[in-house]
Amino acid sequence: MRIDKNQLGEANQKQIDGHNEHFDFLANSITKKGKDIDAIIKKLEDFQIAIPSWALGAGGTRFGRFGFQGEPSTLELKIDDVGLIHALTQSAGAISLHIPWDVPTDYNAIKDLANSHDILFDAVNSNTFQDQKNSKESYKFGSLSSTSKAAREQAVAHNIEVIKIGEKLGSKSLTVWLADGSNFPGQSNFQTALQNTEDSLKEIYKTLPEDWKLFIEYKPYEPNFYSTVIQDWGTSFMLANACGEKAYTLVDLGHHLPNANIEQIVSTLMLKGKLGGFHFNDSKYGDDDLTVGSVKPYALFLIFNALVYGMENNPQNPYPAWMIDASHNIKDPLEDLIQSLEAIQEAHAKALLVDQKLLTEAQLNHDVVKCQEIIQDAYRTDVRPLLEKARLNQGGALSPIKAYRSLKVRENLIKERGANSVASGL
Ligand code: RM4
Ligand code: MN
Ligand code: MN
Repeated sequence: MRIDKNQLGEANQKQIDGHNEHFDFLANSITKKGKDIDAIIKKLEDFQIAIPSWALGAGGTRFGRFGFQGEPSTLELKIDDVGLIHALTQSAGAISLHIPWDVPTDYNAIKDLANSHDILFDAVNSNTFQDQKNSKESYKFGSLSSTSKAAREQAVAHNIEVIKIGEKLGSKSLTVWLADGSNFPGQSNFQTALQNTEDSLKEIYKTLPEDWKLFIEYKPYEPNFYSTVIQDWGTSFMLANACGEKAYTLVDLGHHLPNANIEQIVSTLMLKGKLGGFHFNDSKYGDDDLTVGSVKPYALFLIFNALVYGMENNPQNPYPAWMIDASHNIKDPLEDLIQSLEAIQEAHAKALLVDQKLLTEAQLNHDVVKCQEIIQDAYRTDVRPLLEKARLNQGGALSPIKAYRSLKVRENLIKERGANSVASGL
């Protein structure tokens, strides 16, 4: 199924009066505050978020998986799904592949297909957290950090292979997330594990093409529950520095211990020019991979406030790669992703409304109350008409979820693919 702009035009027409009314009211009040409304909308239009190839089917937990009908069973169908989301939201213009879950067979055909949906290939992700069929060495006791030289070499070779696959697709970055760690005190030597990881990453880094970046993701626990080799941003930052200027830290919102100040982490990394990539999701307890903005929307806004500040004030930091890293156990994955995209753009738009000049003044005057007023004035603004306008300008849907339902997208996918098709990957 494909959605064409005429279909959306009809659905939009029914809602246009309500939109215009809300937009005019908001635009007027924002303009009065001295903000450039067109510049804000342009920033929203330009903000594109990659969809991971492993999030288009039902995710499941270690206790079970409740499949979703009409799941995309091939890479081609996954790209079609991202195409549907992008047509509706105009903010999902990229896909991020996990290898070997999604290895293309015909590269030209895959590139043409993505191109026809206006979709780019974002970071490629390596996988050394599972043993692959027929692989010689096991990662049960680690991959890049393993005490076994053969296992380390196999893991390094896999990452180099992933870079080669990414090159054929036009990707420009490799994301490494390591499950390596230990389950019990005394099981592993922390120093050896870290040193091995650094050496392995340097081997991979050596083969990185000139215009590529290496993203090093961190996570405090899970699947190992006593220690993780790259447990926090500091460890990732240190490893990125050890590798070189093309290596960066990747922040995944779910990869922090409770109450971590993620906006401060983001600020530190951007000041040092080392925030390379960003994975969005939401959580209540751990790496829950829930819909972005569903649990802690204010925290997301504060993080965006730091990101927007960094994008405006830190030329030393490259433009970060944005991706949703969520898992969908009980919602339609496509609807869930649409909700995440909306929440991301909402937090982004609110952060763009923060009056940075006034805030700096209030900070310098130690006017703590005013600082909070400025931040919360932006947060309390209902910015949804701005998001609608950005989508409308690009030919998307005024209300993506409503359009998804009225066009009966899932029903059509089930008809085309059958009720039992299962997505490959996690
Ligand atoms: C990890 C991590 C990675 C993702 C895998 C599937 O927890 O977030 O980014 O590649 O899950
Ligand atoms: Mn992640
Ligand atoms: Mn994760």
